[in-house]
Amino acid sequence: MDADNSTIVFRKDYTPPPFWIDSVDLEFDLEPNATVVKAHLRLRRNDASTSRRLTLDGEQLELKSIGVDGQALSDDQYRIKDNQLMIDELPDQCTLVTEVIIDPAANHALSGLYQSSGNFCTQCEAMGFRRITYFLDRPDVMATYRVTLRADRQRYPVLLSNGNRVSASERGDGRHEAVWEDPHPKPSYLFALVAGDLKCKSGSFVTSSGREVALEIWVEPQNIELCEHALTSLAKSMEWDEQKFGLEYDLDTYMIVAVNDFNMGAMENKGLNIFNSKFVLASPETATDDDYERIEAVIAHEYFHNWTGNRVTCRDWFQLTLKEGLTVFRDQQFTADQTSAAVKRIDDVALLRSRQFAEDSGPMAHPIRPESYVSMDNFYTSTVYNKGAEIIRMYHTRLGEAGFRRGMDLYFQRHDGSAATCDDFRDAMTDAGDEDFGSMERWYAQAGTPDLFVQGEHDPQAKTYTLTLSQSYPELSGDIPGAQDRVPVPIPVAVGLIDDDGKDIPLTSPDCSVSGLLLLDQESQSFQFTGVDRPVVPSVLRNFSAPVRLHLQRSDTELAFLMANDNDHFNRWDASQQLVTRVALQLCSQDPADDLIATYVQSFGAVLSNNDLDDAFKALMLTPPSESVIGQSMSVVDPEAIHKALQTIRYQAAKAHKTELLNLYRELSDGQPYALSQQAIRLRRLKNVVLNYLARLNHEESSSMVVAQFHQADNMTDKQAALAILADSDISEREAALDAFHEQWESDPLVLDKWFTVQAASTRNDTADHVRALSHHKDFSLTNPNRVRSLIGVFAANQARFHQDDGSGYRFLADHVLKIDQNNPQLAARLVSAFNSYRRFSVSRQERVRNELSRIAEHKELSKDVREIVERALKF
Ligand code: B3K
Ligand code: ZN
Repeated sequence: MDADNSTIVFRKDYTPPPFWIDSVDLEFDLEPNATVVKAHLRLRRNDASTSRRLTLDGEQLELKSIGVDGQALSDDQYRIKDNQLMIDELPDQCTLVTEVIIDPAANHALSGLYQSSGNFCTQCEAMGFRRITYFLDRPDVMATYRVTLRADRQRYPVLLSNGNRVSASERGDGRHEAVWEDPHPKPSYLFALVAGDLKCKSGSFVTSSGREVALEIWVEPQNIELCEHALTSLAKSMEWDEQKFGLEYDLDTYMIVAVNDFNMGAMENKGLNIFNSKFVLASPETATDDDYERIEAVIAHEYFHNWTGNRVTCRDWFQLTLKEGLTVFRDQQFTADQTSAAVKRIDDVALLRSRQFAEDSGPMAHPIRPESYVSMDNFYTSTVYNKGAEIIRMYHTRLGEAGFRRGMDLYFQRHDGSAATCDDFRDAMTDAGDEDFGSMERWYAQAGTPDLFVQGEHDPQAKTYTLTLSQSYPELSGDIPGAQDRVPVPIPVAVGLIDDDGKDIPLTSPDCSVSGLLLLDQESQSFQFTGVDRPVVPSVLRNFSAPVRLHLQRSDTELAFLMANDNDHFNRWDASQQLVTRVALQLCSQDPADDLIATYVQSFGAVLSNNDLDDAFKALMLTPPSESVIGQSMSVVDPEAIHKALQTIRYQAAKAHKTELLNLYRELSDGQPYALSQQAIRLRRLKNVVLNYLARLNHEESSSMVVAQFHQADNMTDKQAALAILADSDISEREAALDAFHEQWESDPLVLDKWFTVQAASTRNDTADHVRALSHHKDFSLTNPNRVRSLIGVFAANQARFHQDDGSGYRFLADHVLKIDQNNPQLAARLVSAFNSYRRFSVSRQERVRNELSRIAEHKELSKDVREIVERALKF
């Protein structure tokens, strides 16, 4: 247990460090159980007024020696307490040398230096570097690094670190050595090393100024054939950043290493990204289209960090969204350019609504720039990342492409090579153009999702149409920082007015500077459009122009009209989601829903037969929101009722359009050879949605189509889609298919994760029992985060089955949280967060969750990561 188990760190307490560290020289003698790390830190006092006392961070380090400027320190010249090393008096400039021993093989937290599949690797963000050596482990301390790695040549033939390799030599005793230098000053969280038996897939990229960069993807030897897509994605990302933002890569080599045991997706260490192998390895047989898209997006994201994160980093961890929100926005734009902007936007908003909106109304609600934390790792959240990206998008929406680019250019001009704040970013956006973004500060400071209320009124005589907009925040219970005294935020609201023919009428309004873009920055404002000579239906918050909940009274017919006609793809899709949610809620309330179902089923049919829609968009239009998103619209979530309602809706839609669905499925599966083109991907997306509907019919014909697709698929997209349907069904071939899949992919961990996932996501009544049995399966492991997330994480997100009445799902999760926390607090904290929505369920369910939360909280050896989440949940 950490000594500082409940220390709260506050944003308001930021002070600059008393010393800077200009350069770091690190020597590693790598051994699994006893790695020796010798660090030479070149220190410089910050300014004459600051203290001469230096306090360095260090965790789980065994100090062997310490000296300043060649003189060993005596025991009374330094102290070690509570994960800190203190030296009272230091000269203005000096070199501090420490030697520590660490135990990478025993490091199951996967933070600091650890082993994965026998290879050494590191993860230092946010605070892993202090588990490697004593240091000022904070992002505003930026140093150049020289790193010497020594290890057994046979077991660890490849030795990598940040920057450029400047020498390599034999040591004679079976060991070898490599020296790396990174010329770019960087914070410690971007440090990385890798040592192991790896093979390299290499390529190259010539930058716009003509420099050749070597691209290297390092993987375990058996995976060398699976790197093509990663390599192509990297080159695409480099080209895109040059074209879109004029940003070039700045070292001669860019390395990506894939490791199997990793707490999150990937890490942007300077010149040496370390990735969860899930976001590198792909072949059509093993990876789905979604996997391919995610790999490209994560590679892009980490690459984009080279400028937004690495060259300009964060002054302190409260500024995390400065790099994460901005980089997510950049990767979203990149993916939109590679795929379809409309579909990408819908995918992103669906994710925001399901994760971030839920977070923003629960115990972990926090502003995108949090005010305090106990464990910083708990704040790598959907709020910081996805809502953060929405805030950046609002600058982009208001400034336009060119204006946003001017702001970015100014931001880099001012802050390149330094550690900046969110205020710096906002100032650059203001100073580069003529919009004042001062009030955007509120988006950084306030927690919760604003409600946006809209009313429209047409005056046929005056030919005006008036939109009245108002905003407020929903109350948040508990003592949530950033949720008190909230004031109106600036909300850009993109609108259109659609006439009876489904056409947008031209907009004339003295109230908006950009046509169709209103800015609501007070509690309530009215905007008038002139020359509106016919009845119109308003389309509001187009392309989801702000991260708010829109409230606008609509009739069922109006929703059906928008679903068929809105020229804004996002709103067209959103109308379909609203309509189907309305049906589901009606079914849940047990009021007669026949008319409403009929309206939906008819609109569904119109989408199905519309040949002007692209296949991927059509697939989205036909897919209802997830059960948990529907739950967000209920005052008390009823998991079983929601599940049944969605089943009814799907069944009714499938029954009514059986022939069209069958024809469409046949047409879409008509013998085209597998291709990874956008067109083929869109087709598969639609085909598998259609198959899913057909399976609802429970006919022999449709069941055998699912089974046939499972057996005949030549790619994982179609195979996994069929397997997921089977796993969720009573089709008699279910078991055999699951067994066959297991047998075929037993030795491929990433594919085997899918086998666990489809079973944990099944909504069958016996899922909880299956999941429990799977947790004892020989292939299940508590130490591999991907495997844990595939089974336990997916089950905890399965609303219908996790919230089973008897509370057994809750007990199962709590038991695993406690077990996992002993090794990997970050992973345990992620899992326990599944309880965060508990206040939205029935009183009896709340009671059961509270019991489990209390049981966890009483545990003596609890990590600060889990404790922070659990205590906030209990207080909420
Ligand atoms: N910056 C890392 C996340 C680190 C998480 C530390 N708990 C990956 C990313 O956002 O690109
Ligand atoms: Zn990131």
